[in-house]
Amino acid sequence: MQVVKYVFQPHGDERGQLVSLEEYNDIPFEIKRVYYMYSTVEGAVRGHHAHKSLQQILFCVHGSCKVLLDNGREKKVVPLEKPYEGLYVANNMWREMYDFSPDAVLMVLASEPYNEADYIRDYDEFLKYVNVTKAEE
Ligand code: T46
Repeated sequence: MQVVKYVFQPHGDERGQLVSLEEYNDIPFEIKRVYYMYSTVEGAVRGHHAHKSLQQILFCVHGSCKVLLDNGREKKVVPLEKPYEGLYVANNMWREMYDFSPDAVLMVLASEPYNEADYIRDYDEFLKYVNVTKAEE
């Protein structure tokens, strides 16, 4: 499984850092939604689902967390620890976010508005959707 982690160039000067993200230039899709999560409780695991169409890029703009990516056949754990790193999460990819530091702010740029019908929240249903049989797992 190929993991795509973008490393953006911060514009730093004596005042600090600034990262700019433009749709199509830096982000490979039109940005239709931005959301972020913070004050994540110690030990909490978020995600536990896949999306049929949605593409996203995840940034831990403050603090750190880990993201488990699972395409049904292979799993990879990707740490997000730098505010200038963005993890691309394609559609048809199971994801779980965990190990949030108490100060973590996880910001997500999404290719579509919120749509509950796009979620696959059952892991067996996900395996069926991506045509993976239990024996292949
Ligand atoms: C994803 C991972 C990385 C909204 O009303 N609008 C929104 O845009 C979102 C994302 C959520 N919500 C509501 C739906 C739930 O009542 O916020 C509540 C928490 O959402 P959820 O349990 O889906 O959050 P996570 O952290 O498990 O997953 C989220 C995204 O939903 C998901 O698309 O890929 O972050």
